[in-house]
Amino acid sequence: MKLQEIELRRIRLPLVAPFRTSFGVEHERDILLVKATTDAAEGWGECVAGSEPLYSSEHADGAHQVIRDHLLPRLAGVAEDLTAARVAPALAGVKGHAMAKAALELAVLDAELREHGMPLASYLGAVRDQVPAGVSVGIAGSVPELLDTVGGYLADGYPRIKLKIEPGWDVEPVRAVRERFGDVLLQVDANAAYTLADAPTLARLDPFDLLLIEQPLPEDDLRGHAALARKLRTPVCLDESIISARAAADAIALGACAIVNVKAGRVGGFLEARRVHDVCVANGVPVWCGGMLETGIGRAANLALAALPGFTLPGDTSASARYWRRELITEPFVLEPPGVVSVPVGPGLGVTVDPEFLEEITVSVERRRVDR
Ligand code: NPG
Repeated sequence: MKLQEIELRRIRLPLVAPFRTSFGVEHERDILLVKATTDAAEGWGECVAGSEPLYSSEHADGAHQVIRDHLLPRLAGVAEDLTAARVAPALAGVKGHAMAKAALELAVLDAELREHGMPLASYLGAVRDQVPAGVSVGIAGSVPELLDTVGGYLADGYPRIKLKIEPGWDVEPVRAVRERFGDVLLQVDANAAYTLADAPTLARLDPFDLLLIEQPLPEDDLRGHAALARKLRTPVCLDESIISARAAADAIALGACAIVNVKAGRVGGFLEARRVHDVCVANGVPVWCGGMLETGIGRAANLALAALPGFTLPGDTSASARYWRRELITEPFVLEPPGVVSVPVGPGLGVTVDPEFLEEITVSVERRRVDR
C-alpha cells in the first residue's frame, strides 16, 4: 500500500458533563484526528492526548507538531510500501510521544484493513463480539451528587463502576456507594495522586471488596507500587506506569501490579497494546481496556482490543451517550442488555466517518503529501 497524504484535523467536542479527575477537570475535548489516504483506501486515527499535559507529558498541540515535523518525514521514508507493522519501526528514532505515534499507526492500520476487508477485531485476535461496558465516574462535588450519578449509570445498565479518587475523596465516597448500591462491581482510579505514606488510608478501602485500585502512585514508582501491593488486600492495577510491553513485564516481575489497564495511546499503538496483552496473559495477569474520552473513531478501536481473550475485566468502554451530547462523527455506540457494547464488524475500524458533522466541529485542517 502506498501512502499519499496525511490529514491532521483538530476538532472540539463538548462533553455531556464536566469530568473531574485528580489532575483537572474537562468540559470539552480538543482532539487531533489523523486521516491517512493511500492508493487503496482511507483510514482514521484519533490522538488521545488532552489539551494540557496533565495525564502524561503529551498534549494535543505537541502531538500535532511532533506528527507534522518529526513523524511524517520518517513515515515518508517507508510510504512507498507501507503496512501498519512498518509504522512503529520507522518512527522509533523519535523518543516518546506514544500518543502521537499511536494515532498515526491507527490511521495506517485502518486504511490497510479496509483495503483487505478485514475488521480490526479479527486482525488483533478478538474472541468475542460484545464486551462488558464499564463507566468511569469523575470526582463529584458532594457524596449525594456522586450517588445520583452512580445511580443513573446503574439504571442505564452499566455492570461496573469506576470511581475517580484523590486524597480527601476516597474512603467516604467508596463507602457511600457500597452502602447504597450493594455488591455492584466497583473499582477506583487515583491517577497517581498518592504516595506510599498514604498506604494506611488506602488500606481502609480493603473492606469494600474493590475489583482493583488503579495507579495509586506516580508513574515511575514501580518499587513503591510493589511495596504498597504488599500492604493492601485490594489488587493494584497499573495504568500510567505501563508505557510498553517491556514496562508491563518489569512491573509484573517486581510485584508492582496484579492487573493491567491497556490503552493503545499510552503504549504507542494497537500493535504494542496487543503485545502488552500477550505479556500479561503469559504471566496470568488479567487486563482491561482503558478509555481516554475518545470519539467513535478511537472507541471503535478500543472495543476491538477489548475483545481479545485476556481482557477478562470490564473496560472503560462506555456508550457514546456517556461522553457526548452530540457525537455523530461515527455511528453511536449503544449500551445493550446485559450491559455490553458490540464490537464493530466492518472492515478496519468498522465505523463510517460523517464528513458533514466533522466539518461542523472542525477547528483546523492541515494536509501533507508524503509521496514526494
Ligand atoms: O471512559 O473513556 C472513558 C474515560 C475513562 O477515566 C477514564 N479515563 O485516567 O483513565 C483515565 C481517564 C482519562 C480520561 C485520562 C481522559 C486522560 C484523559
